[in-house]
Amino acid sequence: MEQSLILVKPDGVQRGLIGEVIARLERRGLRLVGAKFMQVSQELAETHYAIHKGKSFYDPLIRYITSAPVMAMVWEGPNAVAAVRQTMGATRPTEAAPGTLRHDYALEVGRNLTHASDTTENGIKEVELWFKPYELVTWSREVDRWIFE
Ligand code: IDP
Ligand code: MG
Repeated sequence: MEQSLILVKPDGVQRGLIGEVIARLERRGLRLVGAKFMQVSQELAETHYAIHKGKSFYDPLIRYITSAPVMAMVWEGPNAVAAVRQTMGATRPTEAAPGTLRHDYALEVGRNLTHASDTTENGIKEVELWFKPYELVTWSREVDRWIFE
């Protein structure tokens, strides 16, 4: 089953939107397999965002993600990566489709509420980076057969 790493970034936590993010992913039919509320270290932030090192927004991005606690989660399901990215909306909130989280709750790219893995491979890598195997729960729901074909 495909997995995606989701972060409710510091702005989302401060604004009381953890529940809203979780509600939308649950409603979508995705299955939660891990969650932890945590302060992101400088080292974890730099590893997670290594691909953006050297870009103009890199330093502010590291400051943003380490500025206050985040809610880190793993969600799974068929096409979980694409489904979650769609629920989040485009990186720039003013380009995000109406009805998406970033459209409904954000204005600026540097305060865009959430992170979500962008490919299947990055989903695997990011889940490994953020969670120890014992922090993930393997389980099924009675309703799975009505959501997963
Ligand atoms: P994503 O979060 O939608 O995958 P990425 O391009 O991977 O978007 O960028 C990572 C994060 O870096 C974004 O979510 C956003 O917080 C921040 N970011 C990206 N581009 C800019 C920018 O042009 N200015 C400020 N922050 C940016
Ligand atoms: Mg990204």
